[in-house]
Amino acid sequence: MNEKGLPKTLVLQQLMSRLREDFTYDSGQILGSMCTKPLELATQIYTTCLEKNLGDPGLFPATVKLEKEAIQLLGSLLSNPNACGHFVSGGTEANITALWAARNLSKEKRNEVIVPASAHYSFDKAANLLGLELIRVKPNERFQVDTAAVKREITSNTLAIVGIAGTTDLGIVDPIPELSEIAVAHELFLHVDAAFGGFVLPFFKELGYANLDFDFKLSGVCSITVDPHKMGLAPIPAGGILFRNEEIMKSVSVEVPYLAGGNTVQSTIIGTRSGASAVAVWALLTHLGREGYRAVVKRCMDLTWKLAEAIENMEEVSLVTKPVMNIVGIKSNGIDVHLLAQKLRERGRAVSVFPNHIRVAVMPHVRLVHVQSFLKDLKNIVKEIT
Ligand code: 0PR
Repeated sequence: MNEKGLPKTLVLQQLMSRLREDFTYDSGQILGSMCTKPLELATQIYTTCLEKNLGDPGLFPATVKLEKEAIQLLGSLLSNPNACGHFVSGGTEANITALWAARNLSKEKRNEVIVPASAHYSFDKAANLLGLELIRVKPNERFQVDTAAVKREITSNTLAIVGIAGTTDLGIVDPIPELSEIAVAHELFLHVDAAFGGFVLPFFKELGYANLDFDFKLSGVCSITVDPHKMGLAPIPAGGILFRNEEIMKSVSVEVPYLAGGNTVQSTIIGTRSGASAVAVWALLTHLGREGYRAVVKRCMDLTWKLAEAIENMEEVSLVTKPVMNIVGIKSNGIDVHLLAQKLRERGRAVSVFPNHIRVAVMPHVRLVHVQSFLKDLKNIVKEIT
């Protein structure tokens, strides 16, 4: 660090110039990300609440109340207004917190967690941190977890089962009702990772799409990850962890006796925690309501079908599977998808690449013109390569 700092204007100038290297959501370049441009109202509120710290409830009692209310609103969206939980840094922290609770509730100190092979890598981190072992279960032909295989993997050492409502690679929804039955029958903790799907699936029935049950309506579901900073239109960081009831959450609670408000209890991994995130989510849920979010989902899904149809009409590439949510997996028989992704990137289009496919996430910031120019680029690249 230099002894003397630079003037504000110079710092800003430098910064703005350097940040130009970053991709932006508005430009239509970001096509593979599960995050999106936050709604302007949320950005405004977030920036005015930067000093609020949920780690010190005595200082920010109003923010604490707003977080609680927002969690209840989310709980009601997920069929349980009595759910409790917190806004955390993201889906990773939410998944870790869920398995932390499952582990603490196990009197027998069981340590195996059955996860779909499609589970996000945050579960590897959770297992590593918590001293748990992941038992991975292969998918069925529809890319969902094979529930017969889940049953076969259950032993006296099984602690929990994980189901995914919106897989990272393809946006697939596991058969959560079946997983719930299995969990109830074997008295196992069931965690649902709806980091992506939690703000999408609740609107499917009303929109006339396939109704996929995944939430607290299913009696076996103990906890749900649902991330406002993905399809919830919230600024980063905003992950969400919801528990079916207080008792589950209490298993990870720690008493903090010395803060300004007196004795408090904390049930999150981190201490100092963004109040701005929670307040921004409260504002989003209150402002958009079901109607607003439903419209967002409809727009994304309409665009998803358009993209999917166009891919189906191309010869050299095809869909991995019909999209369930606003995530499209594109594969090719003749072309290496890594080369395809690299060529797209050279044209300024950022997609995610999995071993056998490219992922396009049709997020709220993606517009029809973006999809059209992506398709044009894709066609040109395919012509150039083959
Ligand atoms: N669960 C699922 C199903 C996820 O897809 C993800 C992340 C997580 C949990 C973890 O969430 P956090 O990243 O909030 O901790 N899914 C995205 C992915 O891996 C994360 C992401 C988002 C990556 C935007 C890049 C990006 O630009 O693709």
